[in-house]
Amino acid sequence: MQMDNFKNPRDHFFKEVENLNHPNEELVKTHCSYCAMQCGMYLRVNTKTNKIIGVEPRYDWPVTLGKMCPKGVTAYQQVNHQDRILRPLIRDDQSLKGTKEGFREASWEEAYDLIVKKFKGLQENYGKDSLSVYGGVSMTNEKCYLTGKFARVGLQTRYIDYNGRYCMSSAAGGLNRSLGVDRGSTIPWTDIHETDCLFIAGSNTAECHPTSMFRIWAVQERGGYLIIADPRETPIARRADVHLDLRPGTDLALANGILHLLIKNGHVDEEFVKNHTNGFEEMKQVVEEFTPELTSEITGVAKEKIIRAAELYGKAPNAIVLFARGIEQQIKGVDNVSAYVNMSLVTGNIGRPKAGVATITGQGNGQGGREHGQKADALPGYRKIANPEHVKYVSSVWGIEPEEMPKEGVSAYEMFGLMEQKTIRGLYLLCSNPAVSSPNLNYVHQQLKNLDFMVCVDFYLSESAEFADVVLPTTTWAEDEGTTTNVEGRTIKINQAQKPLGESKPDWQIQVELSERLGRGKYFSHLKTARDINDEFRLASKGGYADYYGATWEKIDKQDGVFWPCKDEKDPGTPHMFLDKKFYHPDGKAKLFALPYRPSAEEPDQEYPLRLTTGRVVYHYLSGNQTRRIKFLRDMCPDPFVEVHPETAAKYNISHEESVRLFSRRGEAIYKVKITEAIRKDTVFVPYSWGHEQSINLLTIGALDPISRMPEFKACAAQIEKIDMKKVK
Ligand SMILES: Nc1nc2c(c(=O)[nH]1)N[C@H]1C(S)=C(S)[C@@H](COP(=O)(O)OP(=O)(O)OC[C@H]3O[C@@H](n4cnc5c(=O)[nH]c(N)nc54)[C@H](O)[C@@H]3O)O[C@H]1N2
Ligand SMILES: Nc1nc2c(c(=O)[nH]1)N[C@H]1C(S)=C(S)[C@@H](COP(=O)(O)OP(=O)(O)OC[C@H]3O[C@@H](n4cnc5c(=O)[nH]c(N)nc54)[C@H](O)[C@@H]3O)O[C@H]1N2
Ligand code: SF4
Ligand SMILES: [Mo]
Repeated sequence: MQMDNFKNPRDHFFKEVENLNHPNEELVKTHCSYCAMQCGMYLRVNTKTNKIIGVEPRYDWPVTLGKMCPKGVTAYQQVNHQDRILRPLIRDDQSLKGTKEGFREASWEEAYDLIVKKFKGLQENYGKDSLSVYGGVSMTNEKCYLTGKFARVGLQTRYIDYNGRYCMSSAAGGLNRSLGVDRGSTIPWTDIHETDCLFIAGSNTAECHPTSMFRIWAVQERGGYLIIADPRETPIARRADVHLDLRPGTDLALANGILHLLIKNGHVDEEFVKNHTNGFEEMKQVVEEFTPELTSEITGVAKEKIIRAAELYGKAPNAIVLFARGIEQQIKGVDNVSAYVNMSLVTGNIGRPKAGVATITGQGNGQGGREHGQKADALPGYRKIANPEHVKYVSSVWGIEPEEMPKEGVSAYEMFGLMEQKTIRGLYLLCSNPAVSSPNLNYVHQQLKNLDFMVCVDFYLSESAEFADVVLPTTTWAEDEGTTTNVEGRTIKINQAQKPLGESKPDWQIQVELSERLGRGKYFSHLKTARDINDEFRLASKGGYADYYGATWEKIDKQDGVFWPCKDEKDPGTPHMFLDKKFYHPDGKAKLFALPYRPSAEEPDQEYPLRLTTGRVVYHYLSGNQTRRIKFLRDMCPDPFVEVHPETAAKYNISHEESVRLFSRRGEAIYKVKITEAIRKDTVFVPYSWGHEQSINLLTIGALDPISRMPEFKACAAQIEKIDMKKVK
């Protein structure tokens, strides 16, 4: 177990919880279904009805010590919710596509028969690659792994990608490029409160990873410093020592400005740079022009703040840089990541405890789910389709010839482009709701409507399911077992607390049964339990960068999780990366990148003078398909809103709570105004967890980062208009 000097004041209470001893109740040890904090929890199960009835915190879980957020304490209400889909649904009336109407209940056999007939028909007429799979990482490692195999071996298509493309792909691209490997966090979370300076860029941590906050506040309580780079004064920025309130899309300039000062002020760790990095001189040349004056001009941040931030970070004996989607969901996402990693490398703040870098991974299994083959170019263990050796190994585990391995596909958003061209005609969608979460939604909805045949696997009828021909009911996280990998890179165990509701089936079982009916049973029929899949998955990852071979369920249980890489039985895993100062590039050195500043895809202009940025609120999760159904969360935050600065509001003559029209070149929506000084005058913010006409993604832009192919959710140009009430009936 991870050593941690955080004394939990309620340690005694934990023992009482275990002994709660409610009559007819059992506590099942597990983790929250939502974000990558994967907070430890117990599900309370009524042993008479075998139904989940509540939740208790797990004070003994070393990462979160019993803490949970409003989503976590109500997560259990998803399981037996009245909106659960309990039987397969088939749409007979095509004219109702794009609405909730027109479905009828069917048996699994009828649904399977229809899918097999349609999928086979499309492949016979248009080739194997006419089908596509779009996955998600709220699923366990076992399910994510099998989804990749299902696409490539079951359906034999090259087109698979997943919602992590909208989430973690820039972080992965930047970390791989700078450090040679993407173990999202180079340190365990239990190091955070022990560092001397915490620099957090583009993360609304208090709302999005709330149970990190006790460690983050503790940095300041112990005399350390907190620096936040965010256009908004988020709860964490409010208490920061320095709040760098930059214009959205200008992180490259900010990071270069800080690097400029670190070099100028002599805060470079010369020995570390010389022995463990490449590229310093080229980088130095680029940052030379980023004086505090120029940096301030581009970013809009006061010069004094930039100087103070560089001083605090540069002088700290140990410093950690954390970043999240604020810097990553841009067409410069990969560059932004490398730019912030540069800061850590030049100061030698990596490869030892209490110092390092981390992307704050988003989804529950956002780390594991990006390693094991749901990505268009990737195979299990963070292997690459482009590498013949990698293909050879994974083919041998799957029992196929290397030549049979489909080639690389395209990224999530680019799949819609192929649907438009009719290259892709069929879609198997699971664990994602792209009809809400994709950028440029008017376009995406059109492509979903144009598909010849679409299957959606979910436990609630999502906005995306409205476009499907067949909806298959799957289980919630609490009705199956398996592993996830949390924000730290620690793989943990999710346990089953209740049998599948109605006729719902776990995703893996559906894929096995479909593969059998598609004539591919010999590759899948041996997988009868989640445990069987875990065995095969660990073997498939063996020898890869993300090596889970030694991370058995027993070891996970015994050690409170296992950090990858974990090569064999004896290996306890790797909480701290690079302790030997060996990075994963062939020469063992990390790379510093020279990154000139460049503008966003769509800069504000006269017609669209405002910068629109989007993100989250504490009460809702992602597309909101799960949390909008939970009464408490809905009551706390029923609708989206647009944050506007008081001076901007005055300029447009709009008042608090007034409904306004917000529009961009791509779409429009109506929101209530929330006037707040916590946002820049040139920027507006809207949370994205709502569907249909409330979707902010009707306005966002489908511009992609050239490396990660991640859409620019965090910056586009928009305009606000007062609604003329005389025209509205
Ligand atoms: N409550 C809640 N928690 C969640 C989720 C959720 O939906 N709801 N989702 C989970 C998932 S999958 C993810 S990916 C994470 C996301 O976690 P975060 O990345 O923390 O969340 P966001 O709200 O998307 O964006 C973070 C911040 O980026 C800022 N920002 C916008 N533009 C810029 C910019 O150009 N530069 C900088 N430096 N900052 C910018 C925004 O103002 C915002 O405060 O949260 C996870 N946790
Ligand atoms: N404007 C804007 N757009 C964004 C973002 C942003 O910051 N701004 N953030 C992006 C990010 S970071 C992310 S991660 C994406 C997320 O976008 P999505 O992937 O669309 O979001 P979810 O709501 O998680 O969708 C998951 C769906 O799968 C279902 N589900 C949950 N668990 C399971 C399971 O185990 N199996 C199956 N089959 N179904 C399951 C849920 O009910 C839900 O309908 O959104 C992206 N879109
Ligand atoms: S912080 Fe994340 S994992 Fe923890 S309870 Fe909240 S949503 Fe769940
Ligand atoms: Mo995400």
